[in-house]
Amino acid sequence: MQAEPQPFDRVLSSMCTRPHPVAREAAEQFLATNPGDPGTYPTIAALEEDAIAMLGEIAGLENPSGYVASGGTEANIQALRIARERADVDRPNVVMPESGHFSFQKAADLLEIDLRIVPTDRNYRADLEAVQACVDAETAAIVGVAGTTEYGRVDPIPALGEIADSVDALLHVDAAWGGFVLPFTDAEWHFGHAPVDTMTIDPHKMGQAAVPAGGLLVRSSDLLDELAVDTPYLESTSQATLTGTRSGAGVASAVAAMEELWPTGYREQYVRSRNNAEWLADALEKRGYDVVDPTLPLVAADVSHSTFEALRDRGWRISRTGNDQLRVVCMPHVTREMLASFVADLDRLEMR
Ligand code: 0PR
Repeated sequence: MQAEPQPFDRVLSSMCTRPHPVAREAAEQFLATNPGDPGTYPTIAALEEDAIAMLGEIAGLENPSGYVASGGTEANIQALRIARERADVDRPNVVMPESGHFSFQKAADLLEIDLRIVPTDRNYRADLEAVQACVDAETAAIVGVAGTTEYGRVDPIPALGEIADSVDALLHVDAAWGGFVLPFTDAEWHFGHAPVDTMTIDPHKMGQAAVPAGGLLVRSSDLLDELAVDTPYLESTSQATLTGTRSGAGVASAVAAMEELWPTGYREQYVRSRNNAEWLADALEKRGYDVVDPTLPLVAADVSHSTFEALRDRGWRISRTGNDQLRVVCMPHVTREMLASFVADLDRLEMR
């Protein structure tokens, strides 16, 4: 097999990236361990505690609880499960902006929760009036997104927290993608800025860890207890994760990446990614495309179907938003040279 079976040199669509070399090495070392069985694999279990401590630091949470999940989907499902368990109502609902990730649809389906989807405003952020109008006594949680999948927008988290408090609902923040870049922006998104109860923050996205490494953080351990089931034949007495056996690779690589990169390496990477996103937005604007201004390093622009397909035929891995715009995610593996070559291909195609 090739050393890198998935080359990243034309990948502009993914929210995952090439793992940092130290993360790759740690993943290999711990590939055959299972943090779900701490009695048998104590080293990886201790590393998971380190991972949660560091994720807490990044997300502004003192004394954090949580665990390293398989990804943002699992973390989002578990966050809504906590909210459902805590809500003492027949048919709980969760209010979420339309920019929320599709994993919440899965969660709602599994958990038999009503997912109430409200519009976003002109800036693609949760519309607060619509959220306010939608909550009621049966609302178990409000979801805010800090780094939306399509436009990289950050919802007004403190205001969503106030609305959640007013109906005694939890506030869940999905920072699966944004969590590792937001500390370097002035966005008010973390536990210290607002009454955030639970958060998704994935090391395997901007954190440069190996897949699978998602993160679920909760404000206090009693929220995690809502998920615990007894584990009679393990030495530990209960388990809060959704999956049973988990790869230690994700946990170990998350710790390795965070020890290496937090905060300086992540800050430098953020600056590079932001500059690249601004450069691309500018290049597209100069060529007459309608561009959605990047806030986090993600650029969306109106590019025709035929051009989009022609770019894909040239090997570019690109994706489209629900509104049919081209979407480019400036992940760590995306360099200025790659973007320049992408724009050059675009120019060649538009000249024909
Ligand atoms: N929350 C947010 C905000 C996300 O962007 C994602 C993933 C998740 C949760 C779910 O995380 P896991 O996939 O780790 O469970 N966003 C996807 C991704 O880039 C969605 C996607 C995939 C969008 C491919 C476009 C595309 O071309 O992995």
